[in-house]
Amino acid sequence: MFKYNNITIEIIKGDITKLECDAIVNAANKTLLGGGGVDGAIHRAGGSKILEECRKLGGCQTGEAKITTAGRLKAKYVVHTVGPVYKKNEDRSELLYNAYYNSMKLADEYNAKSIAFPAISTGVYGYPKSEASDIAVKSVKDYTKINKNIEKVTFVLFSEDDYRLYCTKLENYMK
Ligand code: AR6
Repeated sequence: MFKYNNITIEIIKGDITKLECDAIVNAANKTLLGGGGVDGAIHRAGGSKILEECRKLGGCQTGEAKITTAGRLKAKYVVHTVGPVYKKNEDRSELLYNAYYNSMKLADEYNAKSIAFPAISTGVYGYPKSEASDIAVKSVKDYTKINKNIEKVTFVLFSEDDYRLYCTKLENYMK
């Protein structure tokens, strides 16, 4: 657990669909109509209500975020964001930064006190994990400057390696 500008930052290893918090973030694609990875897991666990709401949203641009309720999940909301597909010869870090920032902003507007993130873009979209975790932490830290309602941010990592990476990064950042 880390404290930064009154926000608690927590890192856990596990499945984001099981979390009890106000908002969980989905690493979706531009259609918002479902897919594999964490997106597939959220839609499977949350049920068809989420997809029904997603259909009305008209998709989502990379770096932007949209919100639905969370169906059968324990969370209140799912914030659907779209991270960039990694490209070696093109800097897409700002889009990944925006995906985190805009997800925080939208959850905050909905009075969420807690929000949980997966490691956006680091699966199918191929973003290198270390670089992606730096961007994630920077974005969340920057958001704390304008934050109104969020008290806790949880990074949910699916693998032991990812979990360790985030622990190391956060320890270094908070020094
Ligand atoms: N809980 C937490 N993290 C998870 C879970 C889970 N249940 N399942 C996977 N992860 P990815 P992307 C981790 O591929 O790279 C979809 O098809 C996973 O280990 O889900 O942003 C969308 O529709 C990885 O570290 O998302 C898009 O088309 C991280 O979540 C595309 O994939 C992100 O991996 C988005 O790709």
